[in-house]
Order: sequence, then structure tokens, then C-alpha cells
Amino acid sequence: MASENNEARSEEMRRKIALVTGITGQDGSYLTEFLLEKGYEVHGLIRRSSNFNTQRINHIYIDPHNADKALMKLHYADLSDASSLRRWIDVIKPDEVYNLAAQSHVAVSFEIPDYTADVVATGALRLLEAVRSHTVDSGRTVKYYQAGSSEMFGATPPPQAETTPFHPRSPYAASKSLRIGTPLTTARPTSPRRGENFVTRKITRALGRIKVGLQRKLFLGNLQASRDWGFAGDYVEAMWMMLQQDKADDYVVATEESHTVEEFLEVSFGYLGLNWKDHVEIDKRYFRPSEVDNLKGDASKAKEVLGWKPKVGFEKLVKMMVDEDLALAKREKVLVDAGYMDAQQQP
Ligand code: G4F
Repeated sequence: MASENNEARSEEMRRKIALVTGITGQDGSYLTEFLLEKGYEVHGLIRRSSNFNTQRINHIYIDPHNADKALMKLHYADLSDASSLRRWIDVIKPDEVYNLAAQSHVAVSFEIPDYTADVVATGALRLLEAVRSHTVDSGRTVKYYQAGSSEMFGATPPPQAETTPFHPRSPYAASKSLRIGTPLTTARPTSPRRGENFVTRKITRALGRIKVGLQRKLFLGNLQASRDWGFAGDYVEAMWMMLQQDKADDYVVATEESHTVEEFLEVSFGYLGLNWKDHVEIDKRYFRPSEVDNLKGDASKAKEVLGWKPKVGFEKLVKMMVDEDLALAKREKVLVDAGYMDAQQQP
């Protein structure tokens, strides 16, 4: 009896272990910071690439030789490789698995639809099967989080809630819409760590460079698309909250405000005292074969059940991104002026 109690106590005191796919991405990096703060040991699966792709997590990386402090550990694996997924789950024995990995660019998914479906849809299935077979063989319980996407709602008019029918408009959205019995979360996170070819970051990155004189023009596509953009740092908290529930379920995570790309331009350029119309040109290449016009989430369930709410609103988010990208452009300018870096050939 005493030893059973001791075992239960040491289980309670043990660090929780999380496995994160897509750890090098925007959401993966914020989630890892959040989980480390909560005292987790975090394992990330990374894809092999000839260039290092760990820029977003370098600031929290501690060399594994420093064993006591290195609580984030990275392993090579791939959502297209089932055996690597099963192997790492057996080795790591996670309490929680967060599947954030994806070929996540909607426009690119029209160019590489097979690959997108393989990683996003079949990849999720492979990971889930690895988790399922691990739990069957080991008798352990593993909680699993699957990142959905507001793109799944596609052409269905807003507001979009958990019961809203899916109407995907791209290979990416169709791949995310594969339902395999897993609860999903649908959100649209952005931040200063957003990839530079998504519209919000493309705008703030160019704006910083325009402000310091490294660029004059910015080429964009459809400015009337409207999106419910929220801060990725807020959204990862909702992911964690979902896995602390006893029952798995679907949640829409959203700010419940929608803004057009044009509004994003107005707020961001206005913040630096510039008029976007002096710099933005429309390039048909950036229009999509089929567009999602208006996304605006209804997050009442996440608010009620999880007690979650966003802390960063639209204007604050835009300004946060502009501040970071202005600082980045200023550093770039110093290097260019000193001859340590080539000025990118921007119009
Ligand atoms: O920034 P976007 O490329 O992101 P999109 O398509 O909304 O998808 C992102 O959010 C989804 C929901 O969370 C994720 F599932 C997905 O993985 C990704 O993270 O485009 C936003 C809107 C689109 O309507 C697009 O047509 O901006 C419009 N847009 C206008 N000009 C542009 C551009 N998009 C990009 N990427 N580049 C442009 O020049």
C-alpha cells in the first residue's frame, strides 16, 4: 500500500512530457515556450533540411550536454514516415501530443496538392495510429491535440462555430478537413514569427524595409479577403487548456473580429505614418484559384468550457508585428550600409 502511494506521488511529481510536431513553426515555438514555463519536458520532431530551420526556437535551445537544463529535445522524424513517428512515441512516452506540423501555405497547396495531402491528412493519420498503437501496447494514456484550420469552413458564411459545415476551397483546407474521430481546433494565429510569405508578415516585413529605405513597393493579391487574425501566443494557451479537459472535444479559437487585408494595410502603414496606397501594387499572381472570402470565428464554446479568451486584439497585434519588423529592418540596414550584407533586389 505504502509503495503504491509512493508510486502515485512520484507519478504526480514527475514532469509532464509533451511531443510537438511542427515545433520549428510559429505555433510550435510559442507552444514550446508556454509548456517549458509550465514545467514540461518538450520533445520536438523536426524534418531534416540542408539549412537549419530552427530560428524560431534557437532562443530556448539549450545544448543537451547540459542535461539538467535542456528540457527541450529535438529529434529527426517526418509525418510522411510512419516508423519514425512510432519509434519516437515509444521512446519519449509523451503524456500529450500536439500535431502542429503541416504544409500550411494555402496558395502553395494548389502547386503541390499530393504532398500537402500526404503531410496534412495522411500525416495526421500516421501520427494518430502511432499514438493509438503505442497506447494499446503500453497501456498508457496519451492525450492528442490536432490543429485544424479555419480554412476548413472555407465558403461557409461567418460566424463559424464548431457545428458549422465545412466547405474547403483548397487542397490544404480539404486535407485539414479529413475527420478521423479526433477533436479539432480551428483558428487563425499570426505573430511576429509568422512565415514571411503569409500576408500579414509579408506586409509588416515589407513595411519595415520601406520605412528604412530598403524597399519601395509591395506586391499583393486580393485585398478584400477578410480574416479573424489572433495572436499565436494566445492560441497556444487554448491548445494546452483543451488537453487538460477530461473529455476530448472540438473547439473554435478566435477573436470574433474579422478584418480585410486592406484594413491590415491601413492600420500597419498608418502606424508608421505612411499611406499604403503609395507603396502597394496588385499582382494577379497572388490571387488564388479559389478564395475564402470571409472568416470570423465564434469562440463562445472555448470561452465557456475552457475559460479561454484572447488577450491581444487586432490593433495591438498589428503594432506588435510592425515594431518587430521595423527593428529587424533597422538591423538589416546597418549591415547593408556597412557592406556586410547585400541589399535584396527589391523594387
Ligand atoms: O496569409 P495567407 O496566405 O493565409 P491563409 O490563406 O489565410 O492561411 C493561413 O491561415 C490558415 C488558418 O489558420 C491556416 F490554416 C493556413 O495554414 C495559413 O496559416 O492569406 C490570407 C489572405 C488570403 O485571402 C489571400 O488571398 O490574404 C490574401 N492575400 C492577398 N495578397 C495574400 C496576398 N496572401 C498571401 N500569402 N500573399 C499575398 O501577396
